[in-house]
Order: sequence, then C-alpha cells, then structure tokens
Amino acid sequence: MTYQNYSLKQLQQIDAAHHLHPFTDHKELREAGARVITHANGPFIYDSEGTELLDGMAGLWCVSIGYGRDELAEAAYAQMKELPYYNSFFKCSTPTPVLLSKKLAEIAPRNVNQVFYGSSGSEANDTALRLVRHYWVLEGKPEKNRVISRKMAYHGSTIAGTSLGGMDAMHKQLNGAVPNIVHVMMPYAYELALPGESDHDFGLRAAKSVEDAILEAGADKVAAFIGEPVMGAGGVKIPPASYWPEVQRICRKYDVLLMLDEVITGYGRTGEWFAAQTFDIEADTITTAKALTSGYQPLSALLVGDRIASTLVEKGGEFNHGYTYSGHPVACAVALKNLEIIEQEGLIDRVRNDTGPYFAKALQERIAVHDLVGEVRSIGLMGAIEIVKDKATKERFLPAGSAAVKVRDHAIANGMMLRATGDTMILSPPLIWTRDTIDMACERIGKALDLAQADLRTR
Ligand code: PXG
Repeated sequence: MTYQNYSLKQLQQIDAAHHLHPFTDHKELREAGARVITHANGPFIYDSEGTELLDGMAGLWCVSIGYGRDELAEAAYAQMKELPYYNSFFKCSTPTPVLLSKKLAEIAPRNVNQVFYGSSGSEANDTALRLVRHYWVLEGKPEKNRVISRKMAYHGSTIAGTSLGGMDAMHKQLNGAVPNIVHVMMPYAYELALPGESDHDFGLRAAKSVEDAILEAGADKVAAFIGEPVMGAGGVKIPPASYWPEVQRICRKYDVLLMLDEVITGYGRTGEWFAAQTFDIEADTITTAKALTSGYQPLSALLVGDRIASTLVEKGGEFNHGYTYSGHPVACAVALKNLEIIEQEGLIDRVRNDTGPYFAKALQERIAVHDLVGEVRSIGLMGAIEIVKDKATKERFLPAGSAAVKVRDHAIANGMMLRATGDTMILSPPLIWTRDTIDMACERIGKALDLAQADLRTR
C-alpha cells in the first residue's frame, strides 16, 4: 500500500482537506489532526507513529475475533475471485447468503428463521421499521403504525435510525423526524432509580413507561416496541432482571411487536449467540451487524421472526424494499467464516463461563474501588465505568463529560483504547481477550484513573 510514502503530517493534512468524519467537530479535528491507525494484530492496534494500543472497543464494538485473521482475508479473496458480486433481486440468489441464512436460522432463537440483509445496522433498522409497518398493513391494520423506543437509545444514523434512536443531539440536527415514533424512559437504575427503590421495582417502573405509552396512543395505534437488550452507545446500560420479562408481557398483552436491536449484543458479546437468549426474550425482529463479520466486511442481517415472515409469504405481494448490496456474496462469505471461527474457538462459552465472569470481578475488585468511580457494571464482555466526583452522592465533575475525557486521554497515553460517552467509560473488547488481557486492561485503566484524579485535584 502506498500510504507509507506519506508522513503522518501529510496524511493528517490530506484528511483535513478532504475527509468528513462521522460524529466529529471538524473545526476541532482540523486543529488537532486525526490519529491515524495503520495496522492491527490480535487485540492490539497501531498508529502511524508505531504506538501500540490495547483495543478496548473491538474497533467499534465489532472486531470480535481480533485483528489479523488470515482466514477471513482468504474467505474474501476466494469469494471475490469466484463471484465478487451478484444481486439477490429478480428471483436471483448466490450461494453464500443462502448458506449464511441457514446458519443464522440455526443459531437464532427458535421463532426466528428468516433473514434480510443490508450493509449496516442503520440500514437493517430502516428495513425493520418498514417491515413492521408493512406487516400491519398486510394484516389490515394500517393505523397500527406507531413505534415506541427509549430515550438515549442508539439505532443508527440514517433518518429512520436517528428517528428510532433517542439521542437529543441527533434529533436536533434532524429537524423533523419520521413521524409516529415516541420515546419512553430508559432502564438506567444508577441515575434514574428513586431513593430506596430496589432494582427490581425500578425495572418494573421503567417497563411500565412502555405500557403507559401504549395506553396513551391506544393499542390499536401501536405497531411495535424497539430496544437494545443492553443499551450500548448510550452507556452500556444493563436493565434490571425484572425489565425484559415485563416488557415482553406488556407487548403480548397489547399485541405490540417486539423489535430487538442486537447490533452490539449479537454474536456472543453477552455470553450467548444473542442477548435475546441471555434475557430470554422472544422477538419479532432482531437487528444485527458489526460482529457478524467481526467488522472485516460491512454486513447487517435483520433476523425476522416467524410471525412477520409468514404473513409476508402468505399474503404475497412485493415488499418494495432492498439494497444493491443485500446479501453481498463476499460479505456473506466472510460472515460464514467468522461464525465458524467463533464456534471452533468456543469464544461464546469462554465469555459466558470464563472471561465474562473474570472481567466482572476484575472491574469490581480493581476499578470500582477507585475514588473517581461511582459504579462499574458489565455483562459478558461489555462494561461501563461511571466517573464521579463523589461516590456517595454520585455528583459529577463539571462541565459534564470533561472528567471522562481526561480518563480516556490518559488511558490512550498509557496504551489503552477505550471510549467515553458522557461521564461513562465504555469497554467492549474483542471476544478473544483472555484473563491476561483483562489484567493488562485493568492495570492501564487504573493508571489512567490515578492520573486523571491528579489532574482534577489540581484543577
Ligand atoms: N443499532 C445499534 C444498537 C448500534 O449500536 C447501529 C444500530 C447502527 O449501525 P451502523 O452499522 O449503521 O453504524 C449501532 C451502531 C459508539 C458508536 O460511539 C456505536 C455505533 C455506531 C457508531 C458509534 O458507541 N453503533
């Protein structure tokens, strides 16, 4: 590759001149210059200066089997030579999406047996929204078109994704969302539980906000509820055990479809193939992407439950929706190999029985004790660290988010890539992490917390 002929400074200048980045303040970026990641191996990424960083975010919640896996490169190469592309429109198909669909039907919850492909989680959620609304039209209830979501949910960045999501900053810039989507409270006990309210009771109260929204609109107007089993980008918010069973009960009671967004939780992150299995949720649609290919190719799979799929098939008529790259042969070949590796290496069992519990214990014993930490929580290999000024009162540093950014910057300077969202540090490591990698991460995060604390004291 020819980038080696460019200096870091030149790459940064060209980047600033021509490249608009996602979720970026471009004025700020142009002053600082981008960190240029040039290569990666196993759990480590390397920048153009040769700095090695332990990747605590698996790229962006996706590189589950780690970097530098020749098997995936070879699967892509072989497929590109044989058939780089053909569409799945007009009664055509190609072998790899066929076989991937079979595999996904095998590993998905029992009521889920059909797959619709796209290239990103956002696209898959767009498909999901269109599909549930189309379902109710086919069922003769076109007025049943409202979708209930949650504040702080992240469902992608297209117009449908942003509208389904509950991020205020994104809605402001949308300046006009897809109609008939409402947002209820999130199941985030750390900040929203009332004094003395148990986790159990809080979970029921958060679920009741879904019922209240259904009753307010009228059940005959509500198509579906959508939620991430564990809210990811919004800060790894793990609901109390009482939450999902109650949401499920409410959806059944009012005949409201249940849409799960497993773009982050899918393919092993919570210690089962899907968080639907971890939380025992029966969903009508499951949105997946990211770890489906470990990020080696862009691919999303909307898993569609039997209820919707059978109506679609039985009632007939064309579903007027699809993408050029739906069922892309190369992306599907890479996904098949990726799932095979996850299985062969027993990565999901390892998360459930070994690294997940070890990660939870390490965070509790080594990170939660720090003065700057209000709470740690984790499920499988996704975790959060709440940064506070005062552990007892949960008071935060001002301005909001500034302390977490300090922790992040010190972490990066100490060889640990992790992310801050608001005042929450997020961890979502590759599933190949071992106990040793977890130890290394905790040591580096601990150091970052100490250094941030020293800064904050002198401020
Ligand atoms: N749903 C969920 C739950 C996601 O986390 C999407 C949909 C959209 O997927 P695409 O492939 O269209 O990006 C996501 C994506 C972050 C971050 O900062 C998280 C995501 C994307 C970008 C940044 O944590 N998740």
